[in-house]
Amino acid sequence: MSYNKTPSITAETINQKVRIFTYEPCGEIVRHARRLEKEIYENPGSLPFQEIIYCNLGNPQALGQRPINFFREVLSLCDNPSLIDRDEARALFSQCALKRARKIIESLPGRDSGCYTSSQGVRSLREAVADGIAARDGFPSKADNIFLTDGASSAINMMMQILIRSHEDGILCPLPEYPLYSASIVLHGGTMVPYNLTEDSGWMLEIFEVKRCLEEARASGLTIRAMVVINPGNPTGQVLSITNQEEIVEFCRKEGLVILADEVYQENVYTENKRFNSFKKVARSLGYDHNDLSIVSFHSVSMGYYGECGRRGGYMEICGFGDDVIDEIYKLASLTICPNIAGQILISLVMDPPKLGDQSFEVFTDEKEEVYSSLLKRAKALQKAFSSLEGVSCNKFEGAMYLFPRLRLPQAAIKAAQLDGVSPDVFYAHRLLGATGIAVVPGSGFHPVSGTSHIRCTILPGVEKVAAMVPRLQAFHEAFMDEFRG
Ligand code: DCS
Repeated sequence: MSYNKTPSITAETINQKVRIFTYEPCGEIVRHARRLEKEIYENPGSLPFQEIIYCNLGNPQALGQRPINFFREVLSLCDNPSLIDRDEARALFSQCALKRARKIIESLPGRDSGCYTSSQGVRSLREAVADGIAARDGFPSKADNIFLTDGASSAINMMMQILIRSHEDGILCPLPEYPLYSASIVLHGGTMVPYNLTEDSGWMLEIFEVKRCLEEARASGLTIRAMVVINPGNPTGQVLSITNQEEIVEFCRKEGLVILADEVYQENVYTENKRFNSFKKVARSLGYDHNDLSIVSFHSVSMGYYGECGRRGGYMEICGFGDDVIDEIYKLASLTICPNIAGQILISLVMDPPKLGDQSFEVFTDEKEEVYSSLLKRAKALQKAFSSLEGVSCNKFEGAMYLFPRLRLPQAAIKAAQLDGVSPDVFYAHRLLGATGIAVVPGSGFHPVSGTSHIRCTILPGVEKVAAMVPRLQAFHEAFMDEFRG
């Protein structure tokens, strides 16, 4: 008897949708960085730098940001409930953390943080999230409409799974985009319908451009289900004006599109003259309720002043869907049984932090302010550094956690990139990494208008790291330009 020994599973025979998408923030640049890290470990002193500075991800704590004490106090008490009633606990933990942890533990099944919970998330934690949303927006929010999730990523994937029926279903997405969107749309078998943000006007979202894309897509036979808006923007860092948001709300209402509002950077707004407004608040302020418009808002514990990205916490608030749809979303969520508990607890704390009058309030506020003022300092230093480079212009930084400078490279550099079989931004980013140890994401990973080159660099490295990065960046760029000036 003979049988075929060649493995039947190869990269050619797996689901080809997995092979099509790219996710550059964790892509080739990271593989390159890991190779260099190994080299530093095996042959110390062989490279002109001693460490890699990972500016490819918005990963605050990996780059030195300290977690907020109150959040960690509550988490540790929830994981060790027997500590709560011990005498030492009163010396080690704040009264509010003890009180909050006690309340949370009471609401957990079996009063333990190691249990499965409701697939939608623990009810009392969802109530805390809903109350936080209501306090933020000035409009009611219901725990029944909240799903707690393992970060915003899993919520976004879930909504794509719900909305996309076939490749004839299109989802409007901004370009440049956060590449989870194109990846998720491909994986779920839909069609991404891109609309361009306008770089020259500070990455504004122009509604006539969205309309043009919608009409073109409809004319080609697609059914457009939803419009993704990322506000504040990643990688583009802009904060939408309220008038712009009103236009988007009117547009989506008229066209019958769900707004998929990616609001994960809602607590990362740095400009004096703009503030974050949720799409739900804008819609309700215009007088539209759940019968007029469907909105799904995504939020996360990964960003803001908390930066607890490894905890994988988040929520989505679903407005304007019938109970029958909510039931199906619940069923989908139940396939992973439940979101992780630390993430559930954290998102409840993010939406219901210590208040004025609470014992922890002052320390909490100081910690939060320290993160913001330091972030702003680092953003300004990096923005100034990028802007000072020949042929580089840096976007105005209003929100989120990244700079997205545009590169205008010499023809000879573009040719050299071509010879290497890569785009100019990829060529530049790998050269930068090889010379300085600074890992940034080539802008093409976010699919900007073709023919333009950018890099995305997070503002998160600590103050001293930024101070060390700036001269290295400048020296590298000068040498690069000299080499290719011709
Ligand atoms: N939406 C946007 C716009 C994001 O930037 C991210 C993460 C997510 C959703 C998903 O976040 P969580 O799943 O952690 O909640 N952005 C990554 C990035 O671009 N760099 O680092 C994180």
